Amino acid sequence: MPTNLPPEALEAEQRYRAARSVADKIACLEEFISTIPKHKGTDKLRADLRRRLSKLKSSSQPRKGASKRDSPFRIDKEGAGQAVVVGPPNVGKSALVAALTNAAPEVADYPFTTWTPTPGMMPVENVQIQLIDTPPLNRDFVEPELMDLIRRSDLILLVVDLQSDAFHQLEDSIALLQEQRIVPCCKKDRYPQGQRLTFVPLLVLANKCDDEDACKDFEIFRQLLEDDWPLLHVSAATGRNLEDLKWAAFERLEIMRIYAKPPGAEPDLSTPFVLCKGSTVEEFARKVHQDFFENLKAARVWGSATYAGQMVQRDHVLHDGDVVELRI
Ligand SMILES: Nc1nc2c(ncn2[C@@H]2O[C@H](COP(=O)(O)OP(=O)(O)O)[C@@H](O)[C@H]2O)c(=O)[nH]1
Ligand SMILES: [Mg+2]
Repeated sequence: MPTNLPPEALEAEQRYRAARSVADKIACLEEFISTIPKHKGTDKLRADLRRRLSKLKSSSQPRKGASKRDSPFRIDKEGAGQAVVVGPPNVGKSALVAALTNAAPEVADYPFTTWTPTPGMMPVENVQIQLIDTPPLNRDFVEPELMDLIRRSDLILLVVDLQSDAFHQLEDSIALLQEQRIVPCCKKDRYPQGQRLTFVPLLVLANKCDDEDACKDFEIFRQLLEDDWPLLHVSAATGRNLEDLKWAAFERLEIMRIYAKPPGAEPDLSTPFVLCKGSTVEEFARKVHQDFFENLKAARVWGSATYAGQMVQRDHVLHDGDVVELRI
């Protein structure tokens, strides 16, 4: 440090050295730099300090990749619903997502293979349900962003391993979720109203049900459970009940498919509109186009109506598979 600095520069330097927070350091360093006389003898010092200042400034900015928006845990919903595949390590979450979707998450027989969520689309007849493979639920490190992802999802597929201690895996996982204020919809009645809880539909998948012996284990597991859980025994390895799993997920999402029929033409049965169960003709019209919603005069329904092509009102409740002709 050159000794020929004016006293105010030396004082500013002292303040800079004493500063603790990054913001203070930046402010004091800026002041220090401004008090140094500009001449050849101080060129190097000023260049050094400016470099230090820009380093401090960049370290105080939030890192680009670390922003919430870019987080791998922020996954836009796609298709008819978003289901998160969660559970303890090594139960076969990744294997199930690989077997059911176009995604190829890494599957391995050691825990914590999966670090970031991986989405994939699971076709169920003519709709697609988004499945998200996730890192394991872990008591030693509860990842807040994973909990947020679960909270935002439309369905939890909780996977347990029938060849390991499935009963405790289920109990532990449910307890861990509950500590994070995430409660399965089917247990809603047990909680007094007014608590800040998020209720999410849940389906328990007892995986590794590869053969008849494992099926017997599943019966024991089922009997051990005091409560009624929505349960399905599956095997990612042999494919057992994977087709049933798709429909069970569809059911739990409480959705239905409605087909639009233009007047005088056949409906397009390959691309349904997906609505919540119990939606009305009016809600269907809104989904098709705002104009239909505003100007809807009448509608004809095939499927759940008493007779084919029946004229119905705006408040007529639709059912999965209905074909609807909207008239404006
Ligand atoms: N026998 C059997 N093994 C499976 C099944 N599903 C997954 N595994 C095996 O279990 C281990 C863990 O699988 P993985 O999908 O990585 O589990 P994750 O940690 O829950 O994602 C791997 O060795 C898989 O091959 C299954 O249905 N039956
Ligand atoms: Mg995995």
